[in-house]
Amino acid sequence: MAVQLSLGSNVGVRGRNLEAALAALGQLPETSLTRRSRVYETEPYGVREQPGFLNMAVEIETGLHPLELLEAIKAIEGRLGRRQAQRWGPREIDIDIVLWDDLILDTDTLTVPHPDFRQRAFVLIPLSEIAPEAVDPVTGRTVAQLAAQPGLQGQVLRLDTGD
Ligand code: A4P
Ligand code: MG
Repeated sequence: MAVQLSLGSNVGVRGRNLEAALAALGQLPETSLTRRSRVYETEPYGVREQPGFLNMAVEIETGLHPLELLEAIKAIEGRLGRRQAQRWGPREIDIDIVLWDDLILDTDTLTVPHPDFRQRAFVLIPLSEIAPEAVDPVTGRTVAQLAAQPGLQGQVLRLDTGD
């Protein structure tokens, strides 16, 4: 299954945190990394008084089930130093499952598609680089269409390299 993920970091050496997360995702069982976007410097969304983020999007192919992937993601976040933190607050690494083919899922621990991704420039702009034709099964709109909406939240700036 092709699954699109959003990665963000705003604590520590942010570019290194993203690379470490990519390496860890690529080593999960039955999983390979198939596409990665460039890295974007983005302004904090939600809690605004916090350091700027680096964000990127990746696509994986995985045989894991959604809740298995979520558990694996939480373990990677923990290994890379993420402590229980404030909602929307600073973090070494945050990995969100954005889209999972045409799956619609709403459980206590996992909601797919990610509930807030349609408004977020820091998710949609990187994602539109690697999966513009992916369809949001809730609205029927493509990632390219969602990314082109006026009024997306948050400024994004493409970086040539991470930091
Ligand atoms: N969860 C439910 N659905 C999902 C999903 N699709 N993917 C649950 C991942 N997790 C999902 O998430 C809390 C719980 O959500 C998880 O335990 C999981 O069971 P979390 O990552 O531990 O907490 P959080 O990230 O603080 O909360 P939340 O609501 O996920 O925040 P967001 O939406 O991830 O926002 N600004 C910029 N510029 N860039 C950013 O990357 N990120 C955030 C965090 C805020 N502002 C940002 C950025
Ligand atoms: Mg999150």
